[in-house]
Amino acid sequence: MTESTDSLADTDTAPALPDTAGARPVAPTRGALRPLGLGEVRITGGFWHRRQQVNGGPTIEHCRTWMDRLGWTSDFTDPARRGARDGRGLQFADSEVYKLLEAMSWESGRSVGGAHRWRAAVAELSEGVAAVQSPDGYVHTGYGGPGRPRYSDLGFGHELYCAGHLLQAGVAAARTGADSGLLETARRAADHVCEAFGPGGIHGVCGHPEIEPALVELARLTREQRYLDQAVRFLDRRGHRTLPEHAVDRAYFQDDVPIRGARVLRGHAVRALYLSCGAVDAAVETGDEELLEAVAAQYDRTLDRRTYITGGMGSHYAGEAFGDDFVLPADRAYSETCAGVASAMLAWRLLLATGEPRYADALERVLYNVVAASVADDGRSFFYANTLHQRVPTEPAVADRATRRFGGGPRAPWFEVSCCLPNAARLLASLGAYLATADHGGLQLHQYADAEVRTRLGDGRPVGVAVSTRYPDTGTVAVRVTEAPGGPWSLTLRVPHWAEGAVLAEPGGPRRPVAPGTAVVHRAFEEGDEVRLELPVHPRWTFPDPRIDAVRGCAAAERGPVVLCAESPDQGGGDLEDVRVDTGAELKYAGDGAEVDGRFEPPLDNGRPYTSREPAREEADTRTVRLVPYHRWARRGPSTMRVWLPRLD
Ligand code: FUB
Ligand code: ZN
Repeated sequence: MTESTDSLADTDTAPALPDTAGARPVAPTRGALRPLGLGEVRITGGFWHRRQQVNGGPTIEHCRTWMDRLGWTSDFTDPARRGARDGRGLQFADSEVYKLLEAMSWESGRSVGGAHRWRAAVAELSEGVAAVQSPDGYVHTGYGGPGRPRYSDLGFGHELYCAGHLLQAGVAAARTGADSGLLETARRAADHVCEAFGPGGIHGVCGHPEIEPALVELARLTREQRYLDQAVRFLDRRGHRTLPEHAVDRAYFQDDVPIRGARVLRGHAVRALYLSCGAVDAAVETGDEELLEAVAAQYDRTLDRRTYITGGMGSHYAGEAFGDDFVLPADRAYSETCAGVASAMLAWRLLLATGEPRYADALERVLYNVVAASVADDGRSFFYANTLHQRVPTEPAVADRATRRFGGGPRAPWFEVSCCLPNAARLLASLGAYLATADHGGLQLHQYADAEVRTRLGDGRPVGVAVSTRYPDTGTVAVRVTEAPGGPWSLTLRVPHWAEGAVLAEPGGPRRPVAPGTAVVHRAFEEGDEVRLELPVHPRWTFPDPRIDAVRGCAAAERGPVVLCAESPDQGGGDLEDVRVDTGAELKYAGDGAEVDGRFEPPLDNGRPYTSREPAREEADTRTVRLVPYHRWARRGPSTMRVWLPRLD
């Protein structure tokens, strides 16, 4: 990863941003924890800062360039194209422009460089969207003409899905001060949706959920009850065979079972996760504990049975869908980047609602092992699917063209379906808002990065801390108090589930062991006080549930929150299809990865896949197997890779 790639590096902590204290993607009016905004949390260095730098310049620019090239933006901005209603992308291309607008907005709230760079683009694109909007509020560049009448294909048309992304972009623009009319356009679009799908309107839902969380967030921003009511209406309608009959089964759309009756997430992964986000948002705002508990239980079960070790979700290419419980083949992992982003969104919502640190664990896992893996070092190519086992070498880097294939590496600059790229961009630009929360009596740190945090507690007292760490390469997190209001308050630090043996040192106090969960320091802090958390990030083995047949007999190595993998360039010519590791031997540190004793043992009777005897193996010397962070794989040219490593008997 390059340290910095453009002038944003020098400007993103300069003190000239508008007040972005409230700039966050999710702003519940109630819940266990209050999320902080981009003006309250600034990531100042380290792993995520580097990725934010690349995201804020090259990635956003790359997405913009491609959308211009394909005509997706000029379907809005070109006066000659407006009203054509024959949009040049697929039916959800408008949503990519909206996600780009959202990413640009968050970036302009995150950094001064971002504000300089993207405000004008937000204004230009916003004007284009407003120009395409019909007088009654409807917006879509592809539907609404004679060939494709409005709402003529609720299953696959994505009109409400696109509208949802418009609403989220409008909210981001408003909360970051980047708004130049986008919120107004979004409100008019939402008014239209309430009119068209409200009481007496179309009794339908969108085949792709997204409008639901978007309406709730717009309601939070504008305090308009009818947007929340409409979100609840969509949620209640789903699961009653509301959508028309299609070749896919109803679980694909989550239209098989009412939300609160389901046990687990199923069907198309991104759809299921966005729907769950909307359900949590609505449950929180309406005080519907039953709904909140139902979605939390579904997500918990999904994490336990339908999630890759990376936090990735979706094991079927067909339907981009969840498999049944424990169907988690490494070499066929779909694990779409969008599903990773959506899981991060859901984990964050559940963390805010419940205060349960296990959701911060889930968020961390998917950030380091799906989102970070997806984006290339230069921010200009991406994984759509995130396999856990690449058997044949990835091809050389693909040319600057849109690809149709989703899996099998290498990262590609663009896809015919390019949902994942601006999705990762909007998450990375707003990542500061996923680090910390406050409640009445204290501040909670959920993710660790070099950061400055300043906010007010529920009782109005200002507090501030500076976090300094080389996490996840090392496990020491130092939190220095920069603003202490007087009187006691609590500083809560998450202790990840894997961190058995973690130690906490309070200012001037003894070191004490802390168990996974949270560690709380409650005292009258003074400025300069430091709390140190030491997390054991030495490499460790992880073993799969035996019901995951695809990886039975294997182990994976992890280091802190980072999943490791074996990649071919590090194995001295050893073929990863033949690798076997000794999980009884010491797993040793090696840079940000690990090394372990193992062997590369090709079976002697190659060529016969099924025999009546266990295949004999060549005698082979013990060899060192080298492991690197999974998120770093496929950055050194063509390679093979595997996360799950067969164990020596
Ligand atoms: O349908 C819109 C997006 O495209 C979905 O969320 C992705 O899974 C991809 O199919
Ligand atoms: Zn995607």
